[in-house]
Amino acid sequence: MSRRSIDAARLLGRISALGDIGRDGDGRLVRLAASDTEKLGRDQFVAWIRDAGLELAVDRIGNIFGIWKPDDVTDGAPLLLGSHIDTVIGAGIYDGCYGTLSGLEVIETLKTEGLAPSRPVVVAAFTNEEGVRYAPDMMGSLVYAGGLDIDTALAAVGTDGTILGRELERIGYAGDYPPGFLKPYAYVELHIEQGPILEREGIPVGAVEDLQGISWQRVTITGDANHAGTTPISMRRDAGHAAARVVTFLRDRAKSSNTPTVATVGCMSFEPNAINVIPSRATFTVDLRDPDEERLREEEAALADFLESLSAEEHVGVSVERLARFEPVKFDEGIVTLIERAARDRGLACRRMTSGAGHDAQMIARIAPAAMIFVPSIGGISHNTKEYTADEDLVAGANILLDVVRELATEGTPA
Ligand code: HGY
Ligand code: MN
Ligand code: MN
Repeated sequence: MSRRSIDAARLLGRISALGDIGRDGDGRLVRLAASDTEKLGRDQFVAWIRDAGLELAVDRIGNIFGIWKPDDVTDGAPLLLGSHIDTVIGAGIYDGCYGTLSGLEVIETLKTEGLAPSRPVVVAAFTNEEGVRYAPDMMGSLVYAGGLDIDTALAAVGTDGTILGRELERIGYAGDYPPGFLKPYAYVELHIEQGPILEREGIPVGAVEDLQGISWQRVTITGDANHAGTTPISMRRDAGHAAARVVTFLRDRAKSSNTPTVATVGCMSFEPNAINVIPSRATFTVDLRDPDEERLREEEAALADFLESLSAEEHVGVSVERLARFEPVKFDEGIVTLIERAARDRGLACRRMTSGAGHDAQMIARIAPAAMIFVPSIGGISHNTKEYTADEDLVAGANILLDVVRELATEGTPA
C-alpha cells in the first residue's frame, strides 16, 4: 500500500463550492446556525458524505457525522475529525469549512489507499460554532462534550428571537442521536490560523498546543431619552455616552495589559436610535480573551468595577448578562508531537502556537485527547470576506492531517 496524498483538486473544488452557498443580496457569505442558508450548506456536506459511502448520523443538536467503519473494524472508539460549516456575517470561505472538508477528504483518500484502520474514523460538522445567532459559541461541540444540557441549548433564543430547537426542526436537522453517542479515541481539527503569526514568520504549519480563555457578556445601559438640543450636558442620563466610555475603557485596559489580552465590542444598538434624541438605552456585547485564566478574571473584575462607578457617575442603570465563559485549554502533547513529526516528514517547517480563536477542539478536549493544525491566513485576516489562504498551504495542511490520521487510525497511539 503506497502512502498517498490528498486529492487536492477535489478538496479545493469543494471549499470553493461550499463557499458559494449562502451568499446574501450583497454577495456576502452568511450561513448563520440553523438558518435557511446554513441548511443548504448542511445539505451539500451530507451529499458529499453519502457520495463518499460513509454512514450518516445527525444528533439532537444537529451535529452532522460521516462515519467510516469498515466491516472488519472492531467497535473501537472512533478517531474524530471535523470543524464547523456555519459562518459569521460577511465570512470568508475557509473558517470551519476547510477543516470539515479536509476531514472528509482524508477519509476518502485513506479509503482509496486501502488503509485498514483499527478504529472507525469519523468527520463531524458541529452546530453553531460561531455563536453569532445563538450564544454561546462552539455550542454543538459543547453539548456533545457534556458541557451544556441539550434541552437548555435547544431552548436558546437567537438574536432574531427564534428558538434554536425549532429552527433545527424546521431545516430538517433535529437529529435523533444523543449528543456524545460516539466517545472519541482522539480528535484532530485542521483550521486556518485566522491570525498573522504563521504568515509573518513564513511557516506553513502550526501545531496548536493550547487555546485562550473566552468571556462573552451582554451589557445594557439605561438612561433617559431627552431632547438633543435643549438638554444641558449636566442634566443628561446619556446611555450612549456611557456605552462609549466602556468601549474606550476596554481598549485602554487591553493595550496596557502585560499579557496578550484582547477586548472587542462587536455589537451595539441604541434606543430610540434617533439623531436628535439622547439614547435612553444602549445594548452591547463584550468579548474578552486571554491565554491566562487569572488575567482573564482580572479583566472581568476590572470591567465590573468600572461599570459600577460608571453607573454612579453617569446616573445610568447597568445590567450584565453572561453569554459564554470558557477557560484556556491545553491540547494533547502526544498529538501535538505527532503533528510536528508529520510536518517534518513532509519537509515543512512547523511551530507550536496558541489559538486566539475559539474552536470545537476546545470542547472535544473535555472528553478526548485533542489538538489542532493551523495553516497561514494571508494578512492574518478572518471573519471577513477577504479571508484567504494559499492553495499550496491548504493542501499541505490537509496532507499533514492525512498523515496524523493514518497514524492515529492504525496502531499509532500517542494519546
Ligand atoms: O469566537 C471565536 O473565536 C470563534 O470564531 N467562534
Ligand atoms: Mn472556526
Ligand atoms: Mn469563526
